[in-house]
Amino acid sequence: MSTFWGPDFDQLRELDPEVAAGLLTELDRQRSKLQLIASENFASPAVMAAQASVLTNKYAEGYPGKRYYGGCVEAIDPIEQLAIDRAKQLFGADHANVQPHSGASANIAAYFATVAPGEKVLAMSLPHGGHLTHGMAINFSGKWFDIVSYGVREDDNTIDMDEVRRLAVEHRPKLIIAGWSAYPRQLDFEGFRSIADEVGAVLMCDAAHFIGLVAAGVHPSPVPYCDIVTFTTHKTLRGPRGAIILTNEDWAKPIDKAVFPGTQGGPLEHVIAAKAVALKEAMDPGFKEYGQRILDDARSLADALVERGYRITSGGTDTHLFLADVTPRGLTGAEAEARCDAAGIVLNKNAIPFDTNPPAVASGIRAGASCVATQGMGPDEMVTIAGLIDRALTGTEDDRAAVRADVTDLVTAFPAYPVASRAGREATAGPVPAMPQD
Ligand code: DSN
Repeated sequence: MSTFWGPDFDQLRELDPEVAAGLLTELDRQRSKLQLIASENFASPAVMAAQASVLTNKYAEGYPGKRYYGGCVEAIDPIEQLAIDRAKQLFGADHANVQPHSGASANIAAYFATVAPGEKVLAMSLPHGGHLTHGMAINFSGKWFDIVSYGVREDDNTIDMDEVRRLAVEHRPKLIIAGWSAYPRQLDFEGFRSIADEVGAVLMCDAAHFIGLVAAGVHPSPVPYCDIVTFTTHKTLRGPRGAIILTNEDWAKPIDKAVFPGTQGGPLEHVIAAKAVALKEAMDPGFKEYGQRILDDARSLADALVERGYRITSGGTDTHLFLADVTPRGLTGAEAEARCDAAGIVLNKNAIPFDTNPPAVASGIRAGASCVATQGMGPDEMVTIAGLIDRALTGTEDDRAAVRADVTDLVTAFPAYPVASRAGREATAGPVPAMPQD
C-alpha cells in the first residue's frame, strides 16, 4: 500500500501565490465570521482529503462494472459502489445515482427522465421558496417546460395542499415537484403522493436543503413516498459540493440513463469518494445528535428574534432555516445582509412570501443553523446571536464594530476547523502571501 499523495499547500504557495492567498483569505473568512447561510456547512478534513485526491485524474464514463474507460476496476468502481450502497442504506432507497455534479444537474436529469419539452410540471414558485430549477422563467425549467406554480397561503405562509391538489387536477401535470430552497416547514409527502396518484403524475422531491436532517432521523423522509428524490450533498448533509439522486425500482434505469449519457459526461470520482465519506459520517450515531442540534439551534435563533420583535415567516421553523421579515426595522433584505456582513455575520437577503421588493433587494433575510451547529454552538449561543443580529441591524457603524468583536469571541470559543488539527497546522504554517492588488 503506498502512502497518501495529496494536496501540498507549500507547493501551491510557491507556484501560485495568488490562489494560495485566496484560499487562506477564504479560510480566515469562514473561521472568523459567523456563517448563517442556510445552504452552507463545513465539510470535514476527511471529506476534503477524499476530494483533493488523485481520483480527480480519472475518467470513468459509465457506471461501476460498465465503464467506457479502462483502469476503473482497481479503485474507481469499488469507491463509487461504496457511495451507492451507503446512499441506499442510509435512506432506505431502492437505487442511488451518485454522479450528479450539482443540485441543478440532478434536477436537470430528473426532468430529462420524466418530461419532454412543453409538458406540464407543477412545482413551488421561486418567490414563495422554490428553487431556480422549479420553473423560474429564465431557467431551463421555465423556458422548456409548461410550469404551473403553487405557493404558500398569505395568512400563515404555509403550503395549502388543497390548492396543490386543485392545480394538479386542473392542469394534469406529468411531474410534480415537492421541495424548496427557502421554506421553513416540513412537507406533507403523503399528501403529495396521493395528489400525484390522483392525476397520474411522477412525484419528485428536491430534498437538497433538509436531507441531512432526514439522514439524522429528525425530519420525515420523502423516500417512501416519492418516485425520485434529488439532493445536494453539501448542505445539511455536510459533504462535498455535489448531488445524489435516489429512486424506486421503476425509475432506476431512466435516471441512470438521464444522468449519463443524457445530461453529463465523465463523473467526478474524487467528489464521489468524498460523498461516500460524508455518507459514512452521516451513518455515525453522532450525526443524529448533530441533526437535533441543528433543529434546536434554528428554533432557538428564530424564537429569540421573535422576542426582539422580528416577524418570522410561518411563525417559526421545523427545519434548519427560517426567514425573517426586516421591513418592520425600516430595512430591506439587501441592507440587512450588508449590515450583518459588516458586523461579521454572514447570511443572505431573501424574498419573503408576497414580497413587494424585487428579488435583488428583497424584504427578508434567510438564516440557517448548519454551520454554527457543526461548530458545537447550542441554543444559548443562538440567543446571543439573535442579540448580535439585532444590534447589527439597528445600530450604528460603531455598534457593528462592537458586534464584530463579540463575533470574534464567539467563533474563538467555537472554532471552525480548529488549528490544532493536522490540516490546520499545515495550512497556517509559514508566511501568508498577500492577496494580489488590482
Ligand atoms: N442556492 C442554494 C441555496 O442557497 O438555497 C440552492 O441551490
